[in-house]
Amino acid sequence: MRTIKQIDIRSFITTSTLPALYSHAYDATQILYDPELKAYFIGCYADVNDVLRSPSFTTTPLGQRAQPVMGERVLAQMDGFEHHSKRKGVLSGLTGHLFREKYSTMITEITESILKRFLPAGEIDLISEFGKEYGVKVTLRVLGLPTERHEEVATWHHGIANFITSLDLTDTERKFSLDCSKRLIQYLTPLIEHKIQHPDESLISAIYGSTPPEQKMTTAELVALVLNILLAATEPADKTLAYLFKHLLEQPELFQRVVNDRSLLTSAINETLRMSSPVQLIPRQAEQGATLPGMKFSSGDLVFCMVGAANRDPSAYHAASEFRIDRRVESHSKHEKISPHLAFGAGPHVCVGAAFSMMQIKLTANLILDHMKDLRLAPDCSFHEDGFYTRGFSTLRLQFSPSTLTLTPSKHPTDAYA
Ligand code: 2IO
Repeated sequence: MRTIKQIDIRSFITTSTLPALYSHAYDATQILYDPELKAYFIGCYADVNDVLRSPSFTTTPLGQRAQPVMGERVLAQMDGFEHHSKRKGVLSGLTGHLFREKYSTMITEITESILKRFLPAGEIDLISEFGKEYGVKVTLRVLGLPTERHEEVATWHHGIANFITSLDLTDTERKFSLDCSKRLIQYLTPLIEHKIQHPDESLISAIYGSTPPEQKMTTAELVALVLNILLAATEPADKTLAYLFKHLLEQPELFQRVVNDRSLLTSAINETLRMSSPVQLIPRQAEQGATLPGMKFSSGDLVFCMVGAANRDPSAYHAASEFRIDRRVESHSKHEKISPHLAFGAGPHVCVGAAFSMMQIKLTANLILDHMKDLRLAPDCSFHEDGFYTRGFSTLRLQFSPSTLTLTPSKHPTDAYA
């Protein structure tokens, strides 16, 4: 039997480092419980992997955490045929050769149009000057929506994301989030209605068109799915990019290897997702009979999977706290099994945008490397990180040799795993 160890998760996040919190979770003789939040926190790789794949742990918590700001259920709340067919609809719009071509042109355009403004200065904040605008614009364009009002959309997105990811929402914050949600839904609804009436080449039309006439989504359902994609694609994008460059630039030799051999970017991004998971928590509800080895849950228990912790569990990874892009190669040569990182989740609700996001981050990283020569961390660069549900730098200042924009020098592969 495991003992229950009471812990104040929030005090831990503000007064200590995440690895210090993680280390409590790796003790497989106990299980962490936060009495204030009335939630279990599990961080062992094997446990997290089990919970995410087990039908005894459901996505019910999203009914309170997401639905109020989404207006309707998100993809992760669905199951059975409905889940299968909507997932397929989203996936079909995000993958395939033609879509990759279309999206890569658009991602290149957006990336270069923002980078262009900073190239002559030789300095950029990858979060505040690049990432925020980049994330929102790419997602809007993927959905087939206009980008003119990207600043307002970013504000609304921020309010909604705060509702979904907060562990202690104040009344004022709750009001602000609900207001952001109302405004974003008001803005999106006519645009989405137009796509229902006049289908085009967009992801929204692909999703709406993917279900047979007798099972058409209501406008509110389609709006919620669009909001779901907007949130899930925007929130982790700038965070992942910033972590990637921080990890690479901290090891100049490794950075040079990647500059010279861009095929290494895929492992570098995967190692970034493992070491610094932009989504740290995934909530589940225990149902009747839900167990983990040595632990019986009661039905209705709230369980947070600490995917960021699991991804650094020393029983799943050698030298778990080292950034090593050669893990896969090394373990293959030793005939060892490699634990896939859980940054995209696992099981039936594993991230539907995983392949697309890999393509997106890889392409953008390639463009940054093309345009910014002699890239380095600014000498006074702060590595302050914010958030525990989703986590990222509040700022990341980079320096490079000043230049002006020359057109995309080389065409980069758009295959997610190329
Ligand atoms: C949007 C935390 C940004 C998802 C969520 C309500 C559902 C789901 C996730 C990720 C990332 C978000 N949950 N994506 O954890 O779609």
